[in-house]
Amino acid sequence: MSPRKQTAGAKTPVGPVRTVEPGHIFQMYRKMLEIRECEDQLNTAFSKNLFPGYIHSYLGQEACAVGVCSALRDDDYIVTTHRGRGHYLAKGMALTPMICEMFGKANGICGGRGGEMHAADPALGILGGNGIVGGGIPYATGAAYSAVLNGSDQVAVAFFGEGASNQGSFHEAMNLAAAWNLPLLFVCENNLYAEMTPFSASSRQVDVARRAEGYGIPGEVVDGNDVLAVYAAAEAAVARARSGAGPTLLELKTYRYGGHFQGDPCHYRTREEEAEWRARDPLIRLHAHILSQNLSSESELDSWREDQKAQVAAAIEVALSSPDPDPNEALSFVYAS
Ligand SMILES: Cc1ncc(C[n+]2csc(CCOP(=O)(O)OP(=O)(O)O)c2C)c(N)n1
Repeated sequence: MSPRKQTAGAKTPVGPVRTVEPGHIFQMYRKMLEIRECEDQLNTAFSKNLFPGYIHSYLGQEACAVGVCSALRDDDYIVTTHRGRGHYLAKGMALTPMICEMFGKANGICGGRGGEMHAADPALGILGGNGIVGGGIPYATGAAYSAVLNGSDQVAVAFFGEGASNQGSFHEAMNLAAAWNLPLLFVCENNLYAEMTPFSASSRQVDVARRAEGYGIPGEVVDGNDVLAVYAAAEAAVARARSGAGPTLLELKTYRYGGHFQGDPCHYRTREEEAEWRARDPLIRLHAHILSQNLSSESELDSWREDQKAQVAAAIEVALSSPDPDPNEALSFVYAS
């Protein structure tokens, strides 16, 4: 079955697009560069067998994590998936402890217990990745409910793929969040494939965002490769949630450059389709925007890339020379004392 054609073309974002300060645009660009370098270099390290487990690459989807997390406060919550490194970094997890966690090292952010799919940093509101498709969505709903119970104005974000939007957990959480008016963003990164299955083979509805209608909440399709469009949509949805107006579903149309996991030969999609999406690369687009607006120079942008490249390389060096966890500590934190 061939996938139904889907374009990155987006409808109007949830809210008005306002001018974003150059300093904020630079932050977003540098964060996307950091994620891209991190994904590139971790792919290479994994292919050399330098660390165990899996790599589910986030290459190509950088604008989604950065656009949404740029609209959040430090004390807001996020819950992510098996493809969560971009979200960890975008929400502020430090690079070196994050990479050490991927390598399963004692100085990883979770002491090497989380690995690729289960890193967390509650102090930054990062409540964790999740290896169960759709499993994180109810956690984020609970986090949003805790904000209501605590009388705070925090919001929570559930990141997930379009495959997860076919899980019962997505529908149950959306119904509850709508009925209880929870401060929650459902952020679906629609990268067209769940493992090897095109969305058209598992859903007659092309736009996940339209599922919001059934629960009485706003749903918007956004160009997930345009970080400024993602940021504008997220900012409006966060403001809605914080003001007590309830949840929003954002569907970010995007594409993963790599396979489902490192080593996937991608027989289920065409090289032409891959090239079409690479032409809409989120970093190239923001780079072009920065230059066309005369916000910065080509040489400065190059120097930022080199800087991020060096920082990621240095973090990988730290991970390679870091100790493994003490086997005697394997059961720590499993049981409450
Ligand atoms: C409940 C459950 N079913 C199946 C799997 C196997 N699995 C892992 S990732 C994945 C695809 C998920 O697709 P999507 O939600 O679109 O996220 P993406 O991988 O595209 O980021 C599947 C089926 C799983 N981990 N959990």
